[in-house]
Amino acid sequence: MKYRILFLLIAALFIMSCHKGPVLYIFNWSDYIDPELISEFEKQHGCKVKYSTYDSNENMLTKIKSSRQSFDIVFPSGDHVSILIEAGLAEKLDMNKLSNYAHMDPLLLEKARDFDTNNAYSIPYFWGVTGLMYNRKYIAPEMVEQNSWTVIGDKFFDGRRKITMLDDAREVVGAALITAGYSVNDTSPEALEAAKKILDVWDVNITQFDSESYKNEVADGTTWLAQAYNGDALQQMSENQDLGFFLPKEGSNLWMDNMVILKSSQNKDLAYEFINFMMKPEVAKRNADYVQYPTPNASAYQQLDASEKDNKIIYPDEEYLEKCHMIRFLGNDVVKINDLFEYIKMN
Ligand code: N2P
Repeated sequence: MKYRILFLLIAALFIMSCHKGPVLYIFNWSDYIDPELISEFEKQHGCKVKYSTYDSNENMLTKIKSSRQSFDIVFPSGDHVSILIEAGLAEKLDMNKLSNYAHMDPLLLEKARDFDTNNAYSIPYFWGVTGLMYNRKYIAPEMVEQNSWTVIGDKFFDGRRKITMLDDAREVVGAALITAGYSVNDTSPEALEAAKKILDVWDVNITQFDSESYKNEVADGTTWLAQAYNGDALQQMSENQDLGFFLPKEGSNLWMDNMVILKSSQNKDLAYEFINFMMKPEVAKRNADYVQYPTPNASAYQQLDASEKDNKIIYPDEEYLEKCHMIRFLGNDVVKINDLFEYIKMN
């Protein structure tokens, strides 16, 4: 037995010492990349990608600030790109190293200037909207037909505790602000008071705030209705006919997630290679096919099947997008939204 353990130990050390290539540390949202693309990149560059995931911007930020391991690339949403820039954590990009940048959609780059003034620190990865995913086995069609965020507070759910919302202050408070007729970026006392009233009603029916396990729990019936990112919902729906998703008529939160190289990155050249690889039209297209989020890569978009381009859950029409609000960087005012979210979570 002793010899067996010794043998295994020596074999493990041998395998570890054989791998001398560079290592790229990537920290991304979960279920947000085609894993085959990672293997292809590793082969092409003779490197190893150490890929870890997170389920919220806040967790990503806490981890990169506290972890001894420095990550090379992270994928913050727009408001968190600004936070990383302000905190001096983001590397200013050398666009000469990103030959595929020309494939990015100029209109979306313009929108990205809202959080990264000169598009100097971040490259859009995917964008999306948030809505409600449900399981037909448990929810009557009339509930879905309301097509409204207010279904979260419906009496039907009384005492059933079958609803989850995302563990994301901006998303949860944002949905309530929109329902009350305000922008998701409004932190005025009236707007927050109105959002609080709505959240107090919803909270009675909410079992947990979660951005990860809800994906399987709506499928297995633990949860009947969940606030969900559009692509995550579509990934689940493609495996289960009982699942559906709608974008509430009041409008929704709109976000863009982005690739950012951290200043502390130990392998910036490889990080540039990875970002440039992800911007290649055929790679960005395959990635979009896999994750089912809307791509900000114009050349990749052109290559998509009509069924994807016409899918209103992936690419909502202009009329709907006009009712959506990009989650913006609010500086210190975000504390007011975070406090309201904490209050609801504690209740
Ligand atoms: C991917 C989550 C999308 C991130 N699983 C929402 N900003």
